[in-house]
Amino acid sequence: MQDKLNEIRESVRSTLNKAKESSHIEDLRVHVLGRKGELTALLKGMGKLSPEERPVVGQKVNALRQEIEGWLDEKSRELAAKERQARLNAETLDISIPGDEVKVGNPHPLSTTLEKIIDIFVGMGFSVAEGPEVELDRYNFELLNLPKDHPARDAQDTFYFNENILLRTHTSPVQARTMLAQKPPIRVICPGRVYRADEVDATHSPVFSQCEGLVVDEGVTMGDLKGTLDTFARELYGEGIRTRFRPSFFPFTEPSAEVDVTCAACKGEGCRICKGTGWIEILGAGMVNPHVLEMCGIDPKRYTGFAFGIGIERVTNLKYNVPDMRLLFENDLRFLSQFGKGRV
Ligand code: 2U9
Repeated sequence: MQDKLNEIRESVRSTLNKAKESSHIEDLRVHVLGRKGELTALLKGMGKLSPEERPVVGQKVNALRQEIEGWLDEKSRELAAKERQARLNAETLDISIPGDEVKVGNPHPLSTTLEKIIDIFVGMGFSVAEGPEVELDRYNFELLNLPKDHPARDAQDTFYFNENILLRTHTSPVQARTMLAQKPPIRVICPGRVYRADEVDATHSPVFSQCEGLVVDEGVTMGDLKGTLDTFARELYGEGIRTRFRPSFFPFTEPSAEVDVTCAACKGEGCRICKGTGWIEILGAGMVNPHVLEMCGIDPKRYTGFAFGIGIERVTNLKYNVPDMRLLFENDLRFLSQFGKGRV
């Protein structure tokens, strides 16, 4: 019996010395002390001993059991501590490594231009009005003096949902709605997206943006229009910029004008950008056609008004020297990121 106990004792010691993982200790615990373990088998076999031998052997077996439990616990703690340390070493966080750069992006150049335009007009006392992009024929065309089958509709072909519902071709219907809802004095700008059935090329897109403006009051003259647009051009491009009005035609304004500003690139000297003229066309304008005022519920005998329309893409591309409108819509970061820090 003593030999068997010594044998178990030595076997446990040598296994413990070789143990590398805490799971091995648990295997050993089961193998020796478990229900079917070697030591447990010895205790179970005690029934065969004489009554005198039993307490002596029982005591020895229990003493060995306690001794082995002590070793197992100690070795188990030792290995668990080693394993924990190894895990901590493997998981080390090196806070000296520089972090990933956070890309914050930058406003789209169209947004920058529009914000600047809005700032300038708000500074002159205008408020901002918005309206639906899906419009009724009545607001988009009829009230603007473009009755059905009017030839000027050809230049503003658009996308129709049915005979009366369409994608707006300009933001003018927002002004028509404003006049129907408000009494003069009116001073609004109407920025927004507009649609035309145009083929895509360097200067055309079926979706683009405008900022139109409208002033209606007693005694509003062409002089007010010129003064307003002069101020706008100087604030947008800088002192020394002048405007030039050339006669034009729009069904909603009479008289109408196309408005040029001094070429900012050559200060009016004449260069490649202005094709040698010293002038760049940036917008259209005119005195609101009295018939339009009347259709929108405003007495044309008492009130006069002026209106203007600015193409945001054109102003943006002139400002940043962008040669093709498509660049504004392709969302290529190599292009857009150039409008980041410093350029905005
Ligand atoms: C009402 C009355 C009159 C708005 C106007 C223009 C002239 C004009 C173009 C600029 C570039 C369109 O985007 S563009 O191609 N616009 O030339 N727009 S006057 O006149 C109005 C608007 C509303 C009730």
